[in-house]
Amino acid sequence: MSKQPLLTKYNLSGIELANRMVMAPMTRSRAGEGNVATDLMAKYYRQRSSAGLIISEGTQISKQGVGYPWTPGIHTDEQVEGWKKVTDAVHEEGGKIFAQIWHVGRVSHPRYHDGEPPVAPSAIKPKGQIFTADGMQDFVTPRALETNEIPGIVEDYAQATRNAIEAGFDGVEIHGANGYLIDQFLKDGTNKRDDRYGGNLENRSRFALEVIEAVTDAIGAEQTGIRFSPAARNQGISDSNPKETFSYLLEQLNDFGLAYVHLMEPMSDVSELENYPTQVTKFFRPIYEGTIITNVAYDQNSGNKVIEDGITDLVAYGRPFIANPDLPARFAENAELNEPDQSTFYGGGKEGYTDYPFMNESTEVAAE
Ligand code: 8OZ
Repeated sequence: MSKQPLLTKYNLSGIELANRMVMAPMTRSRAGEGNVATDLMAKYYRQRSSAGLIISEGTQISKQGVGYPWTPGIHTDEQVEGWKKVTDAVHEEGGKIFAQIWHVGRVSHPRYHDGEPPVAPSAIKPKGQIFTADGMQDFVTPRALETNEIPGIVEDYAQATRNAIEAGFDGVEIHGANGYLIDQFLKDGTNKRDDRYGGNLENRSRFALEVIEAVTDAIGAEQTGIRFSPAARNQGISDSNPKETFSYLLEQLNDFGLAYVHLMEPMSDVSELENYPTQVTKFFRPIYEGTIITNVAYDQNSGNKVIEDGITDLVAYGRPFIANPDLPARFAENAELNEPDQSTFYGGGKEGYTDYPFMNESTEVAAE
């Protein structure tokens, strides 16, 4: 039998990936004091370094970008030092790792901002509650950013990018998905601005494009990826026409020569919603000319098939990588998978984090 497409090599704009299986970015809420990556996090990522590419959990570009407890940052010297342990561990095992750089925008709480509201394109409160160290809390109405504050945030993305390279990452993925700041600018349910960052498509895309320009200026397009979730409904995010919004944006991106665009399939049923693509990657593939990573709910068969069908180049796995540090080896042997335990996804220590068993002890990546 010929080799499974997922297990073939891939040249990611000059970075040689051992296979086409990407470890999806996943918040695990185990950072230490000062939102610094820990030795335990280095062990977790080291164990998963047989992924063709690891994308780190979201890491904050600034204090203003924080929205959850125990999530790491990449804006202080200590945070950069902490990440070096992670990137060294992954590189020692021959793996590759990008940092996902993140600003949550309105998906936050005054407790992280000295009692002030979080910031957003417009002063629109998300529905529902947010997880905090003291349990679930009501969202507050964010403060709409002044036009003249926006260049400073774009610069925070550029600085976080330079920090990521200093910390040893192979590149960065800009978090443009899941209802966080960039997504809040892109979509018209959260962007009611009347300056050059709101209104028509071109204006709503401006912030994302300025961030991409700043990041690619900092390190080069070939080390820059970006993740979008056109059909997401997380945290009350919505758009009147995601097909149109993301067609426009992806056309603009063709000019940049990025390492990749990472597209999330819907996480909820959007079949009844007008102008929402039910098959996101398939819908946008004809528009975007570069490398695509697809993600959400793929298994071994559907992952191989989506590459074979020419819909994607790489496939990101989330939960399967939580529970199976040696996921590529398991796919190679058509082996059984460990099941992830949802109760240990966020926070805590090594339980449900670095203690999932490898298939063979002989292939187990050393703890230190
Ligand atoms: C789960 C919990 C907290 C944050 C995302 C960064 O959805 C996240 C996230 C996921 O992209």
